[in-house]
Amino acid sequence: MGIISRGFGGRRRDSAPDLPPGQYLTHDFPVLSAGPTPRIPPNSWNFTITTETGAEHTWDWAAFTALPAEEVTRDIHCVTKWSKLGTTWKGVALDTLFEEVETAADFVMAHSAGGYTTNVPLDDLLDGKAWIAYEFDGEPLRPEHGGPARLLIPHLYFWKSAKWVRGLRMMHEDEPGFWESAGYHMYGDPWSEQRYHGD
Ligand SMILES: Nc1nc2c(c(=O)[nH]1)N[C@H]1C(S)=C(S)[C@@H](COP(=O)(O)O)O[C@H]1N2
Ligand SMILES: [Mo]
Repeated sequence: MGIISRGFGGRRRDSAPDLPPGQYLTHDFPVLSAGPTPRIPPNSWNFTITTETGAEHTWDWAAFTALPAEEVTRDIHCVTKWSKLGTTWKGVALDTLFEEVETAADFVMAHSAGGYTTNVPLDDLLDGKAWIAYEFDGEPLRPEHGGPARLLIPHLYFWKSAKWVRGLRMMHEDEPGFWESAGYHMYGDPWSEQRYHGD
């Protein structure tokens, strides 16, 4: 495929990377935001999981960053067809946050500052599949990429990785978020090319 060429400065791969169908490689880090970038000082940030019974679990920045964090390196895939390989993040696994939460609901709506929402099954957040990330490449996550903290769900199209995330709301039924209401797929698996409703 000739993808490993001059210019791929960082980590070389021995074989051509296996990109999901219809994706191309990018080496920069595009910014895709549906609105203006909110500037949220960490000391005014907090994160809340609200269960189906209305119970709230809230972490402020100090409590959140005191939780055990993980460094993870993953490929990310945007529905506009760019993929970026080997991105490195630091964040708190959703498993860690959900240790404190009792829920019987199977679906989650992520809510961001500015009103963006996206839906995801709870199973896709657990078992080491998703993080609330607050560092990228060893630096605090920049505002345009969702800082102080964003959802990171690398196995789904990147629109599911809500930037400036402020909370998760548990739901018994799957409901569409911002892009899902505009015709994007409810689940968004890049490997089966679930871009739009009906794919
Ligand atoms: N709050 C919020 N989160 C968002 C978006 C957005 O517009 N608002 N865009 C989504 C889309 S479509 C993509 S591809 C990624 C882009 O993340 P990046 O700007 O860090 O590359 O964020 C996702 N999360
Ligand atoms: Mo996207």
